[in-house]
Amino acid sequence: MYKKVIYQAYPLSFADANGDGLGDVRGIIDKLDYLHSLGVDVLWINPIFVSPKNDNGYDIVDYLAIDHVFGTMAEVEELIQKAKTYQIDIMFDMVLNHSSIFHPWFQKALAGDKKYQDFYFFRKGDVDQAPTNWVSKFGGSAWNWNEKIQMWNLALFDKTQADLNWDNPAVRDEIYKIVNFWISKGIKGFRFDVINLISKPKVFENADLSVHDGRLFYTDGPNIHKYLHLLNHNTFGKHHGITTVGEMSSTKLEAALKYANPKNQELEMVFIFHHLKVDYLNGNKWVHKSWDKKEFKKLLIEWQKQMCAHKSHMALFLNNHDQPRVNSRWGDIKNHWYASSTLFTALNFFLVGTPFIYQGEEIGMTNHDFNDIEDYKDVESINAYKTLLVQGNSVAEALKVLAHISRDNSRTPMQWDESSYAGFSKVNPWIKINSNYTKINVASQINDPTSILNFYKKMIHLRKTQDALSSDEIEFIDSNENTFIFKRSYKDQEIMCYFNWSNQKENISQYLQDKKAYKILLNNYNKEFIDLVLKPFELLILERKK
Ligand code: TEU
Repeated sequence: MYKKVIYQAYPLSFADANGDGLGDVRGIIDKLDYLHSLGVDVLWINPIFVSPKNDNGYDIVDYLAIDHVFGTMAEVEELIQKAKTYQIDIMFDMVLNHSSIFHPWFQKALAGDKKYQDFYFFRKGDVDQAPTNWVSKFGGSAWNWNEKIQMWNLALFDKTQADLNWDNPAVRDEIYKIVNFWISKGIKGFRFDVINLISKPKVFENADLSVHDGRLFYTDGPNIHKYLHLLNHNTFGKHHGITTVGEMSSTKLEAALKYANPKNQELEMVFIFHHLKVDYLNGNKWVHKSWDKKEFKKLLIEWQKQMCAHKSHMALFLNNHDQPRVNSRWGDIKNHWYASSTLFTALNFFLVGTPFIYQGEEIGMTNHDFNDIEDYKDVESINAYKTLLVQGNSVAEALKVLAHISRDNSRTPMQWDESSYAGFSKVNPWIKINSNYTKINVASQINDPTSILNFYKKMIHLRKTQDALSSDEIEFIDSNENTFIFKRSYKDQEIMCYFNWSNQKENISQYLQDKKAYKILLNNYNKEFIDLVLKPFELLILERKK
């Protein structure tokens, strides 16, 4: 049974208690009762360790200390303890594929210490010739030149994020110490950042860039299952009740099936992203095409069937800190804001796996309304903007691309109320607040039984109380590209789930012979009677009467 519901808080943008415009741990502590009222079991917090924040904390200088911006170790200990009184486990975000180049390990390497040079992938060479032609996921070469020691180092993301050498047992031992330190502090969950990239190939060779950017060499690498098994056995696998999820960047299905199969003793569940690339033209994130509903449905069904058949556990999400908000991305928030903001999440909630809620989706927060490159803070987006201009796009065209797909779409401050700065802070925050905060905020919804927030509470309650919705039994019903229909069951309970993810009406009467035999469990148009002509972005969850 998959009963857990996990909430993701992006700490920089969740709640600012000390009034510096940046979110902090004290702010999260102040919101524990809100999270408890939602029905959250695990709270995933993006990295809060010491970092220069070139990549908002995914570039870590000290894995065992809390960055002053977020607060103190004592406040983290208080958060863990207080969360426990609400039966909420804290999940930390472990960035173990790379460290910041300002980490002491990397600094010692730069000073010529061979032991620490072997903590990373340093290669001798010529400043004019990188070791391979691999491309960074944030644009440009995946290699960083170090003038002082006349060597390159591998950096698959930002130049200031240096890939760690997991082939070195000394690195693995340091990693185990870090994870065990946080377990000793009472952390009961870990999200492992791009963890399927940690096993690099023995030989680094050039990629055929017409086929791939180097990722086929380092994704799901040769020793990945060995290293995950060792990580499990040396840290969280020695304890009961620690939730683990791996972020599997561009993973292949057969690898994912192994990562999240309990018998392999690697991880509890995995995030995969294929279904979130169906609006990338030819796989290019920065060239948009309208989302391919057929491909989206095909991927969801294929992964669900395979993961269930192999008893592997899937993390279910459509929103996170790296994605634009799905209601804006694939819904119609102008004409169907409520339906768009509830349909996709319900779809996510009622598949097989563990559902994740990303801060703000529970109140229907939308993509930002930035209109100037100065509004953007995300290193990936700013790099992409520069590349788009070099490629000949106008400023307006480049900003249009960013408005659709930039990670900053989901990083604007949480909208708590209609007071200045949306109740997030007492001062102007580090990133612009969406101007719709006066209309979309927690305070305006919390006591409204018809609000998106209370729809989420109903969904979470259903998920926890209806065993058919948390079982691993699912049967997909073939339907047209605008609808997605499946049956969930457990013992003698049968629940039919109907989704119209289009902007037009869809008649689903052919998919339900005897509607008198069913009752409505959930509907986002508040219908009291079963109406088999679904409105735009309508969901209908029906239980067969016993
Ligand atoms: O994300 C890795 C990742 O796959 C995304 O960054 C993706 O590559 C990018 O959004 C392009 O679609 C993880 C973290 O979630 C992300 O915030 C970090 O920036 C990244 O790793 C590096 O640590």
